[in-house]
Amino acid sequence: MILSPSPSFLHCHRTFVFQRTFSFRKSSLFLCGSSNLALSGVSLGGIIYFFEHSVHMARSALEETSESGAFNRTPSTFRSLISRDKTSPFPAESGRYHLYVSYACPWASRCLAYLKLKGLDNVISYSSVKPKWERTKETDEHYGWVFPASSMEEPGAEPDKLNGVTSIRALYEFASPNYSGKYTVPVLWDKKLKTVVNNESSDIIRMMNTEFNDMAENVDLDLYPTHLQPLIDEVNEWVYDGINNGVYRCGFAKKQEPYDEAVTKLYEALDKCEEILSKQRYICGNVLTEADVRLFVTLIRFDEVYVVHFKCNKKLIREYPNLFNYTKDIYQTNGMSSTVNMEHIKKHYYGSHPSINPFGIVPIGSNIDFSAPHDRARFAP
Ligand SMILES: N[C@@H](CCC(=O)N[C@@H](CS)C(=O)NCC(=O)O)C(=O)O
Repeated sequence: MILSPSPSFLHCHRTFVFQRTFSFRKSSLFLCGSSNLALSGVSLGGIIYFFEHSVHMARSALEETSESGAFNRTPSTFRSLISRDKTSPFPAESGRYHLYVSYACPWASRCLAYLKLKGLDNVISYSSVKPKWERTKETDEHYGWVFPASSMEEPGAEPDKLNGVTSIRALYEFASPNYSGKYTVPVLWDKKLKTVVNNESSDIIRMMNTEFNDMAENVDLDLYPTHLQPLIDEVNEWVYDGINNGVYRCGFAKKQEPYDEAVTKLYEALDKCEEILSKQRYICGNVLTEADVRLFVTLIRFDEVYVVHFKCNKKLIREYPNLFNYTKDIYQTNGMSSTVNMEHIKKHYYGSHPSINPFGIVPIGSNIDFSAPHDRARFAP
């Protein structure tokens, strides 16, 4: 389901409340298991609907595990594009758009990385939510991204000055009252039409790469150059499958087999990266591309979080000489270090997934210094 943004006030609020209550019951069933069905008060039609639509109706990553025990990520729903064409519904304009992120989220961090690399800080405003998921409404049990009440509450996180809402969920509901998917970050928000333009990081980074070039400080930086596009697309595919999404498939697996499958694929992909990076500075050659940004956001979280929290402990990134130095190299690239807030990253993962870490204890390590020297300059540009 792809949603077109529409002003919220045009929709019927009562229909929306009913739908949300209904979908919440379906979500609770999913978490409770079939033995509780009789107690739920949901009709047979509702139960059948629930089983047929359980993945599509997921409202949090914690609900995206199928019957087989494997984690299946739900596709993003808002896919409008900002264009340099001034007549388009979402034209590139300085000051018009806002990027809502969580510093903890690797997908949102891709977008923040682009904002810094392209020099779009003064063109697209941005803010981060609090790292740990909290209850988003008093009337149901959904946990998700929330804004702090003041900028003193959680360093790095800021209250929502644009819409005055308390959660990312409220933004989605404002933009589309019939929305029944996950309330994810990143959210690219249109301040003028007061709606979500796009919530898919892979679209957002492509727009940032080209559509704001009239306003960007680093116009000449092209992270998706035409001659490298087939290679970037190919690398993105196996890196997403094995690594970016692969770590989640390890962590959210609820049975041994899907975990084994995911972890095997993960380390095959990491070994492949190590091999490639022993011969060239970046993953698609000797220039930084989109594929590096997409790979980096997972690598930087790996030893601190995924090794422990998602059971990716066959080998650490710092045990791979090329991958480790490559991670430091990208971290030290213009503006990138400001997109990494390890405190938010650790607080989020260890604190927001009670089914994986019930007591929310944050492990002590590994406190890697990514600003330490690296050896990647040995490759010619
Ligand atoms: N396909 C999306 C994925 C975004 C995503 O899954 N974000 C996570 C945070 S890392 C989220 O907001 N999850 C909220 C939830 O599961 O409730 C993208 O790449 O932009």
